Amino acid sequence: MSIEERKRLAAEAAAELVEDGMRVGLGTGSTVAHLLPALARRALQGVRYVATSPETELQARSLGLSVEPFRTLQALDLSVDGADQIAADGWVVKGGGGAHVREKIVAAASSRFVIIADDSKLVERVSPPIPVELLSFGIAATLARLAPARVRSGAPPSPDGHVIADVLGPVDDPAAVSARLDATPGVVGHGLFEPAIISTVVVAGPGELVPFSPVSEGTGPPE
Ligand code: A5P
Repeated sequence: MSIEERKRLAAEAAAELVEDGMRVGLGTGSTVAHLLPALARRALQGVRYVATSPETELQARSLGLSVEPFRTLQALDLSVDGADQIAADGWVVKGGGGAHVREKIVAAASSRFVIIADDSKLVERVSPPIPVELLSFGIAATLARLAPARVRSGAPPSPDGHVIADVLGPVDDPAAVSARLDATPGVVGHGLFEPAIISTVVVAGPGELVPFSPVSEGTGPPE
């Protein structure tokens, strides 16, 4: 089974979690690209979708899914998104597509946040690069505080007009790195997702879903 088929397997399993009338967040990336047709095929009634990127919004709309701006909805029932790294301790790295800030806002607003991935994303521990989104004002000073860090070559600005960069230093203690990034002026957000924000991880190996139980499983935000 190819990597692409594994992504589709995980995405189709997650699509089954959506029920009529739910408010659902849609992530970004090549795994989510398999989720959207699976959702469209289910022909669910009254589902309200929000998208974490213009690319996802465009694909979802083209498939007939009802996407609305994420302005007035205060909470979502379920969100589904991909990942770049899924560590054994439950920490996840996202942002390979530069959408990590919107993705984290959507995840935090969701009663249930589901990660979908093929098994190539499983790692023992998270490692650099850690994607960040930075204000362009003072960017040289911000990068100096984050060093070693660099602006991502060829990456367009985020949909909110910020710079996509990567932090390259060690990530021995993800909680400490996450706290440091959160506390750095000029950092809009970063791609380290703590275990507590993640409800379920759906991983597909060759031909089947692989059970994944992080050492410290997240419970997700309060309902
Ligand atoms: C988008 O910025 C990312 O967070 C993606 O969700 C992540 O990179 C996974 O993407 P793929 O599904 O394409 O591997």
